[in-house]
Amino acid sequence: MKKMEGRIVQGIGGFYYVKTEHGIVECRARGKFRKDNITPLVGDVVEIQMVSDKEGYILNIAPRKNQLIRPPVANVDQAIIVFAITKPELNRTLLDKMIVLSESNNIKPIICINKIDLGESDEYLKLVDLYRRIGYKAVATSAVTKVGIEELKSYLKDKTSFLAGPSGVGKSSIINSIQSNITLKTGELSEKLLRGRHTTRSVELISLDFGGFVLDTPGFTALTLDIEKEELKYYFKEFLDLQRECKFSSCLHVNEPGCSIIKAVEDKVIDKNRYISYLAILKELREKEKRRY
Ligand SMILES: Nc1nc2c(ncn2[C@@H]2O[C@H](COP(=O)(O)OP(=O)(O)OP(=O)(O)O)[C@@H](O)[C@H]2O)c(=O)[nH]1
Ligand SMILES: [Mg+2]
Ligand SMILES: [Zn+2]
Repeated sequence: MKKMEGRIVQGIGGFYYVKTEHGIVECRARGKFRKDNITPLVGDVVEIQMVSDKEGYILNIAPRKNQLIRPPVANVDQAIIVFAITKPELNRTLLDKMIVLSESNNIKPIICINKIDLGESDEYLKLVDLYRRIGYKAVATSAVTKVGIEELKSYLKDKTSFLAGPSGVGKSSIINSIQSNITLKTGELSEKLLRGRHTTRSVELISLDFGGFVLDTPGFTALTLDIEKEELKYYFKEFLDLQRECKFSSCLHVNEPGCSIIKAVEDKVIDKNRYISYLAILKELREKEKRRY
């Protein structure tokens, strides 16, 4: 039987489901991977040996461009960071933290503000505009009215993306509204909080009929950021040019004299809330550092 190339889209109990040009092939990994301590990951590009029409085994795994631990997935291009404008209330610091997390993993963040059908003001427009001015792609959506879904689709096309964000913001609902043949489980926020668990569970790359893959992830409760506090300022895009003018190159923009970032915040060149997020994340990193010693 012949060899083929494909992409692992799901892994269940020792079986890997590989999408090939001839459909999904159920594969096992060869013994050599276990021996070398390599676990195939969803997202891996693999070469498989067919043993029947629908079955095969994994021969080789292509070098990974990147690899995430949570969710366990390889070769991701971008993270769609989803927050709802309301229900649950939008936490700006958490949003900015996710951007930093994504940037520090070398994954391009795209900001998606969902549930805009519930918003009572133009708050979401201001947010989208803010992140666009910083230099990110940003989109406002509603999985209910479908506003913004076409724009989001244009960002997903031909890329491997994962949707991340707190529980209940509508990640699964957004994916469902993208393509009619997808039906992910979604849930009521209140019900979920009562049960204390998420609706989304397994790790599966969903292939999009217009090209590309998306991965739905369950909302998180805690996020760990693995960077040094001195690095944080480099993950705030709008600080990059300005901070070169700080009096001290080691400036952390907290209360140092001659800080150009503090001045830019006062002059409203840098958004106040972004700066507040920066300080909050910095504080968190400082406390983490203290615990290490
Ligand atoms: N009004 C409104 N409700 C939405 C929208 N998107 C999702 N919802 C609702 O919000 C609730 C949560 O949606 P989910 O898609 O399950 O949220 P999730 O982000 O996948 O949640 P987890 O899987 O727990 O991480 C459901 O009741 C959805 O019907 C939206 O754009 N507008
Ligand atoms: Mg979900
Ligand atoms: Zn400074």
